[in-house]
Amino acid sequence: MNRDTITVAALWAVLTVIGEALVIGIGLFPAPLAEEAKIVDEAFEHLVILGVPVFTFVVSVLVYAVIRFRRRGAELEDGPPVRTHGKWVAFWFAWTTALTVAVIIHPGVTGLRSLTASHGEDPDLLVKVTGQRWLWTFEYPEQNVTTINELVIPVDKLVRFEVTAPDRDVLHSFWIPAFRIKIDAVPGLVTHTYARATRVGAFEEDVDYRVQCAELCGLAHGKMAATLSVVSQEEFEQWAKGRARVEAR
Ligand SMILES: [Cu+2]
Repeated sequence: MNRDTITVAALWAVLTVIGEALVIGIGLFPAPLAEEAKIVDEAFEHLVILGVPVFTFVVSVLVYAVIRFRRRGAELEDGPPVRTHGKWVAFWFAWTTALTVAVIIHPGVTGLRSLTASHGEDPDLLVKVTGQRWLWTFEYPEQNVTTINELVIPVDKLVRFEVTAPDRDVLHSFWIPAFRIKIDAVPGLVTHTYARATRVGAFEEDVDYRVQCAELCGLAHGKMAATLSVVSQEEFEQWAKGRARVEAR
């Protein structure tokens, strides 16, 4: 191995150690407040940890080449021709291909499987969500409650969200940052997602407790948010009773 290769390898090692320490130590995410959030965060962290050496490799080679092989003085001729370095190319190709295939399987397939594991279960609560320009409507069919821009759910219960948008509206996306779940709200189509909140909390204490539109949908897209409260089952029942519509006879 020549001096350049050894220097680049050393630079790569140092940058990788620094990079990994940063991404592990920095805490990339706010607190995960649903079971789904833990799965998503784990997958993301996994990908970032694997991605750091790839990134630092490219940066090391680039920075070293720019400094070491820069033009010195008035050189008017071309440099010597450079042959393809077959071994390096093979190493890069094999390494990145193996990495890609590995992450498709884990956390790709396995993560998706654990994320959808609860979808076969009977949900404890059904909430019908409608996203339109520019507000969210939440309908609780069993509780006979409808709210606007206010989502309340019980803690530790599996909630099924059936999401849609009115026929003459545009695409929106139902996103709860604290839960890391996101699903499109499509006019004329019902999509669904699930969440099981792990901690009681409310928007007033933590802004991640909110529903935010995540699909650019026009002028007030950024303001298309609803507050989320995660409460105990008793509190939820009380709240629903207080909000229940009185059927007109
Ligand atoms: Cu929207």
